[in-house]
Order: sequence, then C-alpha cells, then structure tokens
Amino acid sequence: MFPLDDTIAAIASAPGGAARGIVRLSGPDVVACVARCFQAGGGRNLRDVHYPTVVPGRMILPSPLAPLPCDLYLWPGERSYTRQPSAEVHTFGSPPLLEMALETLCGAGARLAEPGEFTMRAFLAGRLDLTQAEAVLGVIDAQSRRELDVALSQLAGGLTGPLHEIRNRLLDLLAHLEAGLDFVDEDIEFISAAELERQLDEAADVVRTTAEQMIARGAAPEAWRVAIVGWPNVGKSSLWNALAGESAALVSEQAGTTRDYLRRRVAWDHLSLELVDTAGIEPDAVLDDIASAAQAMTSEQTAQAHLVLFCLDGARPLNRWEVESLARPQGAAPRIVVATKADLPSMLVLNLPHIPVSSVTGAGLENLRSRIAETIAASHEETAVVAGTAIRCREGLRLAADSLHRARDAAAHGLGEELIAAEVRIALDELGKVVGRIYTDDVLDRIFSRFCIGK
Ligand SMILES: Nc1nc2c(ncn2[C@@H]2O[C@H](COP(=O)(O)OP(=O)(O)O)[C@@H](O)[C@H]2O)c(=O)[nH]1
Ligand SMILES: [Mg+2]
Repeated sequence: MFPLDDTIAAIASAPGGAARGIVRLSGPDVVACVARCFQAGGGRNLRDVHYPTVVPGRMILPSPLAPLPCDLYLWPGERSYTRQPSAEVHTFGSPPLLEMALETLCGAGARLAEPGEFTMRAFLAGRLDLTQAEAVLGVIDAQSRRELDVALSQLAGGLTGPLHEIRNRLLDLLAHLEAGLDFVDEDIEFISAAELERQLDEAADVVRTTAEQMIARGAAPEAWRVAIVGWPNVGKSSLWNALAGESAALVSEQAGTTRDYLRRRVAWDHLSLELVDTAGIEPDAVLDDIASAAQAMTSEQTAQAHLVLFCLDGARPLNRWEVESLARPQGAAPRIVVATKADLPSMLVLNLPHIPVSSVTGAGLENLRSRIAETIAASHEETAVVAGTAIRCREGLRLAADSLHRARDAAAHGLGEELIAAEVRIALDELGKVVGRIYTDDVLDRIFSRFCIGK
C-alpha cells in the first residue's frame, strides 16, 4: 500500500518560474541514483559523504543540453525529513529545466512521488504525528502570515503534546492494571483504588480540555460569541443594548442588576455574532447565592467566548481587580479593551490600546464594530487551517473521554479491573488514532491525498 523501499522524486518548489527550483528525492538508493547523473565539483565521490552536506556540481542532462549547474543537498543517512537517505537538487527555477532534471533522475532509478508521499514517509518513520502532518499541509496552504503561525505552532506539537503525555501515563496505568490481573489470587494491589480514580480523572480532564481547544480552534461556529465582561456598573448592559440595537437587557443604576447572562444574535455584513451580556465580576465581594451563580456564569461565558470585550468605566479610575485583569488576560480568546461612558469627563488613565465608546451618544460604536469584525476575521482564518485536524480528532477525543469516564466510574464502584483495563485500552486506541500512533490506511489516504506532489 505504502512502499518505502523505492526511491521517490518530485519537483518540490512551487509551480511556475522562480529564481530557484528544487527537485527532491527520498529512498534507500538516493546516492546511487544521483551518482548516475550528477558530477560533483572537484571530482568528489558522493559515496564518501557521510553527513548532511551541500555538494556543488553539475547534472548531466540528455544531449544536446549542456550540463546543469546545481547544488546537491545530500542527507546520506537517517538524519533527514523522511529518516531515509534524501537529496535535493537546487538549481534554476525554470519549469522545463526542472522537469528535465526530474526525468533524468527517474531514468537513473527514481520513480515519481505521489502527492504527500514525502510527508507520509516522514510520518511512517515516526518523524511527525498526524496532526503535525496536517500542519505541514497548513504551511503549504497558508495564505497569510497568521495562518502560517497557527500551522507552525501545530507543527511544534502544540495540541498533541499533552495527549502524548497522557497516553504514556495511561500505558503505565494499564501495565499496573494488567499486572494486577496476573496476580489476582495473591491479592496484591499494584495501584490503590484512590490513585487509580485520581489518574483516570486527570486523564479524562486533559482529553476533554484538548478536545475543547481543538473544537474551539477548528470548527467555524454558527455564530461568533462575543462576551461583554467587566466590573459591575461599568456600562456592559448599556453597551450590549447599544451594539445590538434594541433595549432588551436590564439596565440599572444599582450595581449587580444583571443576574443572568443575556444573549442576542446580530448580523453585521457577513458576520453572524452572538452578543453575550454577563453579570459583573466581583471576586472579593460577599455574594449571595444568585450573585455567585451569576459570577460562575460570567467565567463560563468568558471561557466559551470567541472574543471578549473587556469594559472599563471611562468616568472613574481603574480599580485593583481591573489593573490585575489587564495585566493577565483570561482564556485564549482575543480581547478588545473598551472604555465606556465617553460622553462623561474622562477619569481613566490607560496606556494600552482601547476604544472609547458612549452608549448614550453612540460615539465610538462604529469604530468598535469594525474592530470586532476585524478581530473575528483574523480568528476565522486561523480556524480554516486547523479545521481538518479538528474534525478528525474531535470524535476520537470524545470516545476516549467517554471511556475514561466509564473506567473511572467502574473504579469508583469497585468493579473488576478487567473492566477498567478494557475501557483504558479503548481510550488508548482512540488517543493513538488522534496522535497517529495507530492509523488506518483510510485515515492516511484522506490526509496525504490532500498534499501536492513533492511534499
Ligand atoms: N453617561 C453615561 N452613562 C452610562 C453609559 N453607559 C452606561 N451608563 C450608566 O452606567 C450605569 C450602569 O450601566 P449598566 O449598563 O447597567 O452597567 P453594567 O452593570 O456593567 O451592566 C447606568 O446608570 C447607566 O445608565 C454611557 O455611555 N454614558
Ligand atoms: Mg448589567
């Protein structure tokens, strides 16, 4: 299905003319194949190259063409992208010349690579996991600097790091459980029930949080959730009304009237938004039950938001909580700082970017609207890059979390270790699929067929 023992070749530089073009090769016979049509400068023998090296020289093309000057980048051993002997011929970026060079290399023993076959070899060699392979695709496809950043941070294993770690811990746990099974009669406890429950809980937590991050990053939401947060009485509900354009939220002169959060859908141009008005945050106050429920709801809304409008009262100086909150933003969502009550004399000293608005006069609202739209457009690009990964991983992580919960319940109810071990094994399988340790031809086909040839 995926042969690794032949030598593949493809043009790896972007199609169309460019200053420099690259033909890439990977496979056990790379050196022999290149040696048949490449003359190294100074009569150097390629078989004497033992470390990744750049060898200037000329490629012999079929007559009547003159030899093609080029630099040969040679990875003679396993220290390459694919962990196979690999080479790159760097030369002029002229498409007919590159095709001629490729044809010559194929005549010397290489075969044309399939789309994504280099990255597939890297993956099969354990160099990348599946999410990283998809990130390579993201880098290739990246339309903007921002997309590239996201793709690269995924390449660095950003999302899969914690999953690898939890998978290793679950493997240990499974080993303990299975050791216990082997010694049932002797009644030896390899891991205490409390420790077992704790570890299962922790694993389920990591899986769930990672799944949430992937979903948040990967799925374009039906509506972008914009949460309006801030200290009581700064004018959040008024802003919510002003932005939404209708008076549905409760506005009051007494602090703490917004007991619940209120949401309203608005459509601006092509953007569908859900504006969420939250209760004020009052971490140090003595709160009654309803107020503390409202507080919890606010944190939840902040955590689920795609964008946070952090409101400060323009008519008074910052309080301590506001100073601290400005210093360390909560959650991963981008934040826009809004100074409210711009119609009143300003008492706010703020040396970071912020948007003054007045819900009474409407001043600054247009400006705020376009900043919201810009920020969301930027997150939208980010979403497109990781969507593929997210869709593939979401289901697997959900199944893994379910199994871990069932394992934990089984442990809590003192049910047999066989049952717990079976659930842990299912969770491991699912996590393995996500990080690419277990894969099916079907999954591989789906991912690698999206690559272009030469990658
Ligand atoms: N002058 C002025 N007063 C405002 C503005 N926005 C809100 N307020 C007043 O500030 C108080 C608190 O407003 P509210 O929206 O309920 O604040 P919340 O607790 O943050 O939701 C109310 O008395 C509002 O009338 C504004 O833009 N200008
Ligand atoms: Mg309010």
